[in-house]
Amino acid sequence: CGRPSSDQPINHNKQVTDIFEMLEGDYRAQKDTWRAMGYQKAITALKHHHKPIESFAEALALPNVGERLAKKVWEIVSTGHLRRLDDRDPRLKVILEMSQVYGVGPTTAQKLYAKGIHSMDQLRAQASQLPPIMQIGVKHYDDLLKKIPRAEVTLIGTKVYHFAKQINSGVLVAICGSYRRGKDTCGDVDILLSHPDGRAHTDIYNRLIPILKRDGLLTDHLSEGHDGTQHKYMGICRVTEHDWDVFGEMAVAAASCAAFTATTTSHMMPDFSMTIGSSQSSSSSLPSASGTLDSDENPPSAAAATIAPGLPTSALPISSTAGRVPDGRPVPFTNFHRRIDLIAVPLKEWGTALLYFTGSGYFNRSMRLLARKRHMSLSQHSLNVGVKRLRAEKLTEGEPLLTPTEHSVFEALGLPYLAPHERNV
Ligand code: DCP
Ligand code: MG
Ligand code: MN
Repeated sequence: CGRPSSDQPINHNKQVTDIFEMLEGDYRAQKDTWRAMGYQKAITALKHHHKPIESFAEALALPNVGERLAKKVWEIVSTGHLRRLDDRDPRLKVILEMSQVYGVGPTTAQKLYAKGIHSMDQLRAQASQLPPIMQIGVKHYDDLLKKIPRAEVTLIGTKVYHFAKQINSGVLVAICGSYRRGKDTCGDVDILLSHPDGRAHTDIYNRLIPILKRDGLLTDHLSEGHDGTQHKYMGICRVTEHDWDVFGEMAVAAASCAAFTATTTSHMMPDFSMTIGSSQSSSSSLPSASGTLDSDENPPSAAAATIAPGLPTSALPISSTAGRVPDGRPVPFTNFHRRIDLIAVPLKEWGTALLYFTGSGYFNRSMRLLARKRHMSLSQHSLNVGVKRLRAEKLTEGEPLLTPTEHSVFEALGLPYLAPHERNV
């Protein structure tokens, strides 16, 4: 219907719609248009529902979902699968399995099946003929389906921070996404980078990626690109047992002071004096990004580096033992491959970028719609005022407001501030 894709609702029932899309495609292939249409309408209703389905009654109350389909919805929600796919129709089970590969959607999975790939083993065997991103998806299929424990996200963030501050000690690093919203496990690692001078973030980004590749933290490259002034890297990363030894304690310290969550407690520019690790001497035993330290321009100073602009006084529901097992040691070593997104932004975009990258996606959409009602326009780059629209189409871009913090964005929109853990809608 011509709406911009950024306004597509977030699908809270993907587990169900993935399976339903499979069935819809299957009925279409069998020329059973009537049944296919039934599924298509139910999929639309499920995708537009504002939250995950939590009961049979809730499924039944959806438009175009009758008792028969509501039963299937509830079976998937409550058991995690549909027996019909598991037992009676191995073909659909395989297509569903293949559609869970990173880079492969339901449509591609159907096509692969039609081309004669009838099992995950066959897909693995033919991986070399797939596009590069799907090859990576196949290679790390099992790992990428696993959720990431919070402590491991902290460890990865700590490592990124460690190398970034060797490039320039003034760097700002914040772990965003579901981590910042306080979740115990995350789908991926989302890291925002910036620099107080408003420019050096580009330099950090350009130098950081090769350093992280050389270190071995980044194992596979998915994509890299610009969005105006923002630079985004998407890839796969993995920590080693050695990383737990070297950075584990540092990560525990970071998690327990909630610094990574970049919580600002005032309307002022954040306090940049927060440091991680107790002293400089402890960092001498840490690996160095060989030859990349600008010791002249950026003398290493305990006070200069900051893990994130924020104060550790947050009301976030992060326990002081986050990152530890009950006896106080860092959590046990795991080294699965994980999805990682790194975004580097100029400081003037920090407030809106932090807000965007923290999400949730549904929360972001509500904020953008609210901005629109106020004749403003909110993006990861800025909050603009004086935007003129003709229906959905923007006639003028308006003027960006100065929004150095998330607080300032909420204030400009006339909203009470919501802490990250209150944005889990
Ligand atoms: N985002 C968005 N719209 C999108 C994709 C992302 O607004 N289409 C924003 C909101 C997300 C944030 O970026 O919270 C990070 O994206 P992720 O896909 O990593 O989502 P989360 O971190 O929220 O969840 P997960 O634990 O699954 O990674
Ligand atoms: Mg994420
Ligand atoms: Mn992400």
